[in-house]
Amino acid sequence: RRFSRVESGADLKDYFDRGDIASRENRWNFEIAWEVANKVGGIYTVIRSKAYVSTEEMGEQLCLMGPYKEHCARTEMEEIEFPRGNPLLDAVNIMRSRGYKIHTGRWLVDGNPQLILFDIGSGAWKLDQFKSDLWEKCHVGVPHLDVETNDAIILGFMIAEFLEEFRNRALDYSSVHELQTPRIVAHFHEWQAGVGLIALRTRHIEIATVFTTHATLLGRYLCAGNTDFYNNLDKFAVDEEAGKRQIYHRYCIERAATHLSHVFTTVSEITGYEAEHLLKRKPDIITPNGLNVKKFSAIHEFQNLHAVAKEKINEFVRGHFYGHMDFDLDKTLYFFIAGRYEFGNKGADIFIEALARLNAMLKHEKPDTTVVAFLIFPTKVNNFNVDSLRGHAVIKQLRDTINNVQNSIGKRMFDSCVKGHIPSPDEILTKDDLVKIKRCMFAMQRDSMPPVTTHNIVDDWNDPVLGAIRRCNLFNSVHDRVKMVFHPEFLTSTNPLFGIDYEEFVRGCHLGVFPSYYEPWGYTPAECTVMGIPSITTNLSGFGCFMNEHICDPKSYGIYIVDRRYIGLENSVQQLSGFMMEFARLNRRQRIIQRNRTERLSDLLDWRTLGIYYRQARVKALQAVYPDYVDEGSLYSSRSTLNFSRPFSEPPSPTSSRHTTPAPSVHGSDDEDSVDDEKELKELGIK
Ligand code: G6P
Ligand code: 1S3
Repeated sequence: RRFSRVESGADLKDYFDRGDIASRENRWNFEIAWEVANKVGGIYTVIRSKAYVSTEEMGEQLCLMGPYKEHCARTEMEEIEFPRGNPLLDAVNIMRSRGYKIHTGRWLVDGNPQLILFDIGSGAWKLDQFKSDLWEKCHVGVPHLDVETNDAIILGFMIAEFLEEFRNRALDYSSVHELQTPRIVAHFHEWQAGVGLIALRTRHIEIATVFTTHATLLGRYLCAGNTDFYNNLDKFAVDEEAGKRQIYHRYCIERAATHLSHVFTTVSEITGYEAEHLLKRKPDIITPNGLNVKKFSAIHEFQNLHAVAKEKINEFVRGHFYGHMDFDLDKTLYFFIAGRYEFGNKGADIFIEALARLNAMLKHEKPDTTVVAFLIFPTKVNNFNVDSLRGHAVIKQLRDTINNVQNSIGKRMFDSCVKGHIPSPDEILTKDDLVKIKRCMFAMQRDSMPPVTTHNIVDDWNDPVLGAIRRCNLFNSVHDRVKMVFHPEFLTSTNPLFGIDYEEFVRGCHLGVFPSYYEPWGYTPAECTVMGIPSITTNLSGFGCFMNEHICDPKSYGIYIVDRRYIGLENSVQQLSGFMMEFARLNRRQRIIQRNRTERLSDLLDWRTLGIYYRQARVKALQAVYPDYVDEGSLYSSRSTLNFSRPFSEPPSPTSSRHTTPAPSVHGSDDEDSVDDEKELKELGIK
């Protein structure tokens, strides 16, 4: 399967002309998710980053719907009423007249899509009625105390009611204004939004439905429990397993939405395979996740940004490792793992194990290189730890003192030179200055080793990351070549230790390491890729499989794929430590070339390329409900294809510096990539 793409943003915009075709066809698209303007996890990124291409295609015929979560909506949503003479406004007003609170407006993100957010509390009085409806139609009973599912039910029924009203109003409009019959698609994401789909279908409302699952409930639970998941997928007694985990009712909702949808999609082939066994339906279409890729006008801007962001991480490292800065920051590499704190699912277990082996290898083979490994997983904390804060304070004090001394030296030299006298060394750096500097340096002494964590973790003795670090003896001693920093909180620019947000942090690192066991897609390595940062992923993650399918030699593009599928755990750990060591052997020049190659892959992950699968899903659903529907935009999907062959030049060699002249091509043609690399290096001013 190859991916089609539109050549540029302008192209796409001209083609769809912000919803022109959709409005001519009286075609509407509603996208429903718990995470619309409500940041919880990966689905937020999907909906938000896709908003730009979706509005290019659908314009005002698109509406995103979800729960109204004040803390997020207040900063992300501009509240506006729909204009008069619009069926959206009529449907909203009908709902309001029934006592539901509904917020409408626009999401302040690229594309500026229309939003309708439902206040769950305002529908709570009907919960019993909704529940009995669900029971009568589907025999799904939901325990009273499961608040999350109760909320999903309220949202689902409110949305179904709204869509029914909207359809009636849109039908009236079409007969008054002699428009085509309205064709409506409602696209629901994940089980929390699934109740809306179930309600629409069981009430037989003529709306085309798409259901996308981003993970399966059972899959996530089974994997977290140390199960040999992929080898037993066809053997699980699904009802029993769901029952044992007390998620049977949620599982029923997920499965009902899956089967009732006109079109069912998953975010990757591997999750499709999982769904086939656990939800008992094979996806009709795979809808891989993209990103809203923004290209810089200067090709190498992202390289400069790396250097700037890395300097900010250097500053953090100086503070954290104060008194133990016995390593050279110029020969230090920053690796990181980040995500939802699912220790085994996200591969933190094998990462720490592989770091211990990397530590041994570096000591033996490259003792002048240091790797600082950051683990960013939010968990319960009691605030920053004092040692961590102290380190940053003493480093700041040293920097301020040196700045003051530097200023007074400059002033003294200037005054002296004006008088025609060149100052002696003693006059330049006075005893007083030396005392001030020494005092700061003495304050930097510490008896303990630099901490492995930046915060005080609640119940730290049972924390899985800390447990693994203890077991592997990675305590940041002077002899360790791998240093550990566990930051148990997501990064924001207001963070007093780093002072940078997550995006800048990623840019400043050298390698993202995501050796997940359970990862339906995996945005973290995708985000690295579009920023030109190499990453390690696995052949059990949707992203890893996708890259394998579209790139001939992913490693040469900075995408290392660990095998967690066909080999045993020990072998996977060895492969992972081997990849990290291979990366550590690259010199700066090789890293720069590799970053350039990684960044070139971003077109593959752009929604402009991948949005087409969402389109296909919608068209298929429309044709299921309106068999006469002809897709005017079908030409768009057959424009050009995107695939990455192996770079012709030799991949960055682990042991030697690269050739500066084009290496002979294995394909017998000119070594274009190598020439490119040379050109890029020249532009960067690197000889
Ligand atoms: C970018 C910058 C270079 C800098 C390099 C450091 O490419 O443009 O000026 O030397 O990053 O790379 P490194 O892999 O050592 O962080
Ligand atoms: C899920 O979020 P997660 O990190 O719990 O959905 C994401 C968006 O589709 C996906 O990237 C990720 O793999 C899933 O696991």
